[in-house]
Amino acid sequence: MMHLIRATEERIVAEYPKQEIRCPTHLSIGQEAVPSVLSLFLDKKDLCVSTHRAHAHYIAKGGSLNDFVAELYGKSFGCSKGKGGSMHLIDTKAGFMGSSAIVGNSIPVGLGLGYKFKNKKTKNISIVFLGDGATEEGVFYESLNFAAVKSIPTLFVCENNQYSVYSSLKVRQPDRRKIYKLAQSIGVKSSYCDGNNIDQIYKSFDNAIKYIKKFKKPYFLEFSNYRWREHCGPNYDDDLNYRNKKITNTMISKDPLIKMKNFLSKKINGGMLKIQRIEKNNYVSIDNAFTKARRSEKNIKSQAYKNEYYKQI
Ligand SMILES: Cc1ncc(C[n+]2csc(CCOP(=O)(O)OP(=O)(O)O)c2C)c(N)n1
Ligand SMILES: [Mg+2]
Repeated sequence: MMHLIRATEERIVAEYPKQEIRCPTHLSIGQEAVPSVLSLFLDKKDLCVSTHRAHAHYIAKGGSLNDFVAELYGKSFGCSKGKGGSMHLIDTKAGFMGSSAIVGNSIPVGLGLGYKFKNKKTKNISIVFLGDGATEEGVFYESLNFAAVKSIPTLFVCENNQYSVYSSLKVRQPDRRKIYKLAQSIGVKSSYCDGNNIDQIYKSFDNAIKYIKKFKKPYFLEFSNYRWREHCGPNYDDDLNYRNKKITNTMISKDPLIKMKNFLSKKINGGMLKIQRIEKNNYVSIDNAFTKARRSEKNIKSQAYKNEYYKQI
């Protein structure tokens, strides 16, 4: 899963300069581990919402790769009919209920989905992906409070990459504040985890999801991670000096995807061959998705105002 996400986004990086993809894209390269591990715990009926940086979440939840890539190209068979672009992904069949460009505004939507599970007494959970920047929006506090008071089976997955565009946490929040402790002080059980450590990520999700299912209460998980590339777009932007290039290089050198590959190739008999087979299959799927999307007809103007709102959930 980590490789599928990485390779898909690297293909976006390669295609973007051709200017056929015209929507802004926020890449998750370097942040694949958390959603990939989470995918091991979810089934289709668990419902997920996400943010402007949604590619990894959508793919990990099982969203259609073909429909995603077509969406990037603004084609009518894209998952949002080619009108939403990279930040507005949806695949209800896979339980990926939407992502949004407005920071923080998918949080209460994900909570509502969890509220439905509570009222219908089903075992499923909802998952809300959010960035560190979203914890600075009012709706974050309202939602956590509501989740705590109403005991809603929602898993909040906060990916703390330390930045909101070019602003580091240091200039946005008080020194030494721990976001996960903030959630705890509102009444939502929480914990923190290194978002590049696969074993720890696995244990954290295992623990949090067991808690949600056993006690029918929300859980907040904060993961540290790091986006390797610019906030929005395919390039690197450390030349802008808003963050330390050395830290970026250190984070890249700790790539969990490479670590996992090395680990598995030693641990499993014929490991390297199996990994190569998986990677080859991924490349074939990605190639098919891009070829199909690029070849398909362009969206037509007369359809521009059709299906503007989704009526059915
Ligand atoms: C309500 C709102 N305010 C500001 C923006 C502009 N904006 C887009 S992405 C972003 C950064 C959000 O940071 P974070 O939640 O940490 O996510 P990351 O980009 O780091 O994944 C901002 C401020 C927006 N889209 N919506
Ligand atoms: Mg951030």
